[in-house]
Amino acid sequence: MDTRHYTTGAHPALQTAMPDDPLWYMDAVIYQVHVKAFYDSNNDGIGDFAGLAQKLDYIRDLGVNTIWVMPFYPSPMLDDGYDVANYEDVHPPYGNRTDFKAFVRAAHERGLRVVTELIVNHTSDQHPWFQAARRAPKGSAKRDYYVWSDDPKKYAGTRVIFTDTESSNWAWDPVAEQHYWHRFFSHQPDLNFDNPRVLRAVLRTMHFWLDMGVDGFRLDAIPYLVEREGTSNENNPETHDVIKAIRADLDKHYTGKLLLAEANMWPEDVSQYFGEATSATWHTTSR
Ligand SMILES: [Ca+2]
Ligand SMILES: [Ca+2]
Repeated sequence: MDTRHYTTGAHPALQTAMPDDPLWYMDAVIYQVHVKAFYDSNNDGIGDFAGLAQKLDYIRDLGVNTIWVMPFYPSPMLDDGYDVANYEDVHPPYGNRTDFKAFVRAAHERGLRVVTELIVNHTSDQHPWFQAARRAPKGSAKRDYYVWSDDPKKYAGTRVIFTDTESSNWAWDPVAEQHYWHRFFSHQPDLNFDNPRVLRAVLRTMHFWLDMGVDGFRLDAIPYLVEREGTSNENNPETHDVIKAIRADLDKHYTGKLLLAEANMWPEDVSQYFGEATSATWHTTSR
């Protein structure tokens, strides 16, 4: 197929601002993109934001109006980028923040909205917060960015999700001399939402990307935020409280932005994520 016309600039008729519709997500047609696998602009074998920006006419011509970009943050890539080592930058092989901004601008010029990932249940163990936490004094606010225990039998009622690679939700850290909690891989320590600094840091990151023009977020692994003894540590009421705080902050500072939950749960549990009319949390959910 001759695709030359796809690589030219935006059609003049489409160089208009996006429709000012705060409910745009109700009938959005979302196209999921992994930057590394989409289009490589400099022929180094890895897709990048400059390449993705070049192909926006093609994406628009598919009939979609929203692009969901999978994780593109600096990462050791042990979990395909879901192991984030820096929440506010771009994985260097994909480009830099200037490239990302240019991509968002070019998408908006074509009437395409951009949804990115907010991965806040856990970070990479290479994240500076974890490296600081394991060296900080036990019980300090810095240590408590993550979930620690002297006793690896704590939260015994919690299933191990990745049973093919993990035998426990706890891993021993020889620097901290404590066990840290991880619902997924042992290289992905869980953040501690009982520490109010963690939620504040998450909200700062959310603002960082929204202020760069992002139209919303898919929030990864959202049922697992808060741990409580005697529970399955899934869909805990305290987790819903954190989600409501995120949504309230979004509504206070922005309009027309989307929160999409990865709530891979039974339907009766998923329904809670939509909240009630007076305490809305999610706009929609994905599995
Ligand atoms: Ca490249
Ligand atoms: Ca958690």
